[in-house]
Amino acid sequence: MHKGDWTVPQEWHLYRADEHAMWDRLFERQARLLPGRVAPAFLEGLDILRLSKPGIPDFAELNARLMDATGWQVVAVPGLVPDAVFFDHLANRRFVAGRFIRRPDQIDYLEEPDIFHDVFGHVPLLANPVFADYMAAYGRGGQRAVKLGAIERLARLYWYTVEFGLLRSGDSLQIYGAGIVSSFSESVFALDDPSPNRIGFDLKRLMQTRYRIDDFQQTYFVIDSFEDLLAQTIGTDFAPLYQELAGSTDLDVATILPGDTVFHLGTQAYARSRPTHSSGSSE
Ligand code: HBI
Ligand code: FE
Repeated sequence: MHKGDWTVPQEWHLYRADEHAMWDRLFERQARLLPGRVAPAFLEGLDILRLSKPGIPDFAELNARLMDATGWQVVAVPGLVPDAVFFDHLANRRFVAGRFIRRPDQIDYLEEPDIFHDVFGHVPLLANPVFADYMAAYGRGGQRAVKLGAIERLARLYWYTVEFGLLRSGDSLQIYGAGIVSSFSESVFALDDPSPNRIGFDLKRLMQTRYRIDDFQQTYFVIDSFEDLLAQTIGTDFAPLYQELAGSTDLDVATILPGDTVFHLGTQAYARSRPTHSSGSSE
């Protein structure tokens, strides 16, 4: 089924016309919504990688351009892979992507990341040299975290930046996290809805903050720039931070601390309106 590194061939020739059409439908919807809302580096990545071409991207073609830009490549995997395997791929500039694409009835929500989430959501920023370095550094950090038993803490850094991060642009905010960028509804909610908190990125604070995997985020963290995010992480040995946090209690997902830089104090009205609303969170 797969090699030791869980990779499988993409088998691009096997995609059906309706699967290519699903990619185009998802792509068109986001391409109309994102300009003005998404970090410019994301749109630049779409151009550099020619991702606006119709149909599901063929990784062989995509990788020729991506390797040229930042030395990254996309590899196909059957689904979620073990953490250690995931980190090793990232550390070696290989982004793991699902091969399957969601069905029409899953257009707005699906459990596992499909090829649209992974390739449209994550890959354009891998053409940005600074963000590409950050993702490789994250992979190396993950390899260390496995040895330290600190994966859960490090996963929060990934979640609140790579998946659901916001970027400050003057006095407005832009989205860059793949989980937002690949979601029609969350691309609106994350910036416009009064419900969630939007607070300044703070590594230590973020590593204490739980997150939700089953619904819109209740808190988004805002970075000043990809350069700043890289500067705060690439050279940092997180071991002392893990030590410092060892005894501390995790923060609930909607908590605001006195030291937080609050861009927006959320009403949490959306979260309260959800049937499965729990004061805490699942992770
Ligand atoms: N596997 N295919 C795949 N994609 C992911 O995004 C992924 C994964 N395995 C683990 C994982 N992400 C996260 O839990 C890591 O941040 C730990
Ligand atoms: Fe993802």
